[in-house]
Amino acid sequence: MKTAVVKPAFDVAEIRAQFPILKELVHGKPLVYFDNAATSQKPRRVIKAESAYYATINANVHRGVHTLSTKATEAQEAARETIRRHINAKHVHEVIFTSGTTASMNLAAFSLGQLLLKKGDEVLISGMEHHANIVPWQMVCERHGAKLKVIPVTDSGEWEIRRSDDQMIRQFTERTKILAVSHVSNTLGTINPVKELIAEAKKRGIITVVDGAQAIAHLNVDVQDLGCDLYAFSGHKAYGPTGTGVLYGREELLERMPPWQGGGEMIDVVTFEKTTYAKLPFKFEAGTPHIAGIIGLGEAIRWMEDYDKAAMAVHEHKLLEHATKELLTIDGLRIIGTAKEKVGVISFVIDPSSASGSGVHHYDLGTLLDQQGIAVRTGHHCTQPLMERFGVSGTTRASFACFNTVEEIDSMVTATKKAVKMLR
Ligand code: 7TS
Repeated sequence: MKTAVVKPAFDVAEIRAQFPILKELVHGKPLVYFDNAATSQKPRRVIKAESAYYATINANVHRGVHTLSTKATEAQEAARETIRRHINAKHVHEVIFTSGTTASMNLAAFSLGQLLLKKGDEVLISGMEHHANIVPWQMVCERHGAKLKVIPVTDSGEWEIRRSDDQMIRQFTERTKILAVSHVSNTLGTINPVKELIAEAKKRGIITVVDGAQAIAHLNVDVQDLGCDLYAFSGHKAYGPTGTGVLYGREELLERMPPWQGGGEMIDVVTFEKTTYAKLPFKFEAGTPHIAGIIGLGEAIRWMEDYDKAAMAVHEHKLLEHATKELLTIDGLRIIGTAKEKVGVISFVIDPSSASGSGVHHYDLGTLLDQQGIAVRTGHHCTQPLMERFGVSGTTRASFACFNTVEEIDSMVTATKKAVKMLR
């Protein structure tokens, strides 16, 4: 008989106690970490798992007959199975380890470009993509003589995809071969209707790639339910180590895709005349992987599963609502990205107010918040075309994780008010 897994109730104090870094002081003040979209902090379990690999089983994987190599291989492959289960991939060999979303996207673009793109073909992305989901496609389009097309973004920060009932997306044409879009925007926080768009793409035989960098820590990702061909994410934005990432791919497509990088591990037989490649997933994993990081990533995923992502999402949504309401009490503050469906990300600018003719530059605000121990990101967030769309050079961005609290948001709002007063 199956026993139901009982998850502990969501208790933010208990969660915070597991993040050693939250005890750090910055400029003598308790750290308020609101830069989780850049990289999240790591629970003790993840740090321990990574260091335990080095302390007890450090060896290269898939190479030696010796005991340590076997143990390291087993630990790495257990992480692969954890990830398979977490994103509901059909097969474990559909999970490819990379160094992050950027590497996953470069792999996807290079390989799909080789496989699919001919002169005059089109790749469709959206206007809110991170540079990691723009530049690799530009490079590949240039190589194959293809064109990059862009789904426009509305004033609220959503895809403009419903022009008329019979033509859901006017950017799909007979030449569209690849659709590559983000599940969640890192700058706006918008949760995009990827499932709907993928369904439309599939009807037209278009290959679909999803950048899930900002989704994996906040949404329940089910790649079979989404129906995507490829799905990319980074470990370090999901409470895991830096230098780790995943590219999920549908088996049948991965079998057809050529490898991206060549070297050890990805081969079957090498002669100077010809090389044959290893089976999935190793065909796409040239060289020694970040074994410790992958083991840490597996632990991060298991840690999230223990705490229930849905409960985390409810908590983060409360933080988002509170921050939105309180920040909007600041005269001249304008939120960029007001979609109905958002994760806990708020980007804002401070325009000239009714009382004062001057606005506040995001960099100055970020510097003053840092003086109060509050970490936010400022600038273009690697989304320059999106900044241009909204006519701003950058924003101040607060991005929340499950360990953040309402009190921390109140500290940020108070510090922002103080800073704005000083800077205007
Ligand atoms: N795609 C999205 C949507 C992202 O948010 C990021 C990183 C990447 C791709 C690239 O991920 P990486 O792990 O390979 O670097 N985003 C951010 C950010 O918003 N602030 O710093 C990094």
